[in-house]
Amino acid sequence: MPVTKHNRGFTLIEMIVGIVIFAVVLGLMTTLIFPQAGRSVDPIMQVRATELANTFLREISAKRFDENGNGNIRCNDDLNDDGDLNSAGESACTASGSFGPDAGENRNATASNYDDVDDYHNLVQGLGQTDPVIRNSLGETILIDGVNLYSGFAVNVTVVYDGNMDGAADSDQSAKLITVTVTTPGGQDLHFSTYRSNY
Ligand SMILES: [Ca+2]
Ligand SMILES: [Ca+2]
Ligand SMILES: [Ca+2]
Ligand SMILES: [Ca+2]
Repeated sequence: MPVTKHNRGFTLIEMIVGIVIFAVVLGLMTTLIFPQAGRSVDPIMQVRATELANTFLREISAKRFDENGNGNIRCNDDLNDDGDLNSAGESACTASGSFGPDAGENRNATASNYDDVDDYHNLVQGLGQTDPVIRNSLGETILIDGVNLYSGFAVNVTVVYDGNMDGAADSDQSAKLITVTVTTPGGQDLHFSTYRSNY
């Protein structure tokens, strides 16, 4: 068969040019498009992290300010104005070094008996933690259709006194700063905070 313009195949030069163009296109995709595909997952994870953090912040904010005191009498209230907290009904607020669950309290029991906001201090759950699943307020894994909804996430709660509400811990016991940090499956830490005043 005579070699014509239609059946002669590629010349070496054409093949090399083709390979070079392919390499350039692949390089462009690697640097411009593939990273975008990875980043496009981030907003979804950020929305889910926000939902998860809100769930915790709502649960914690609903608790009373402190273990001491009760619904009618606040801790640190000097009821008879005698300069101390030793009279009937008076109590000091929990020292910051004693934040965390009080005696006999457990959030992962079927009926959590956490009853004040600082009980949640140092609550850590999820991927890579001693408690590897994130639990709802009943101590149950959060499941949707049998699937662990927050698989791959982690939650870390801290509570500090921050009476002047400037975001930094201080010794003014009139407010507690609650911070929920959610780590996404991609390793991104997102911080969510709220205040609970002594009322
Ligand atoms: Ca007093
Ligand atoms: Ca408590
Ligand atoms: Ca407590
Ligand atoms: Ca402060």
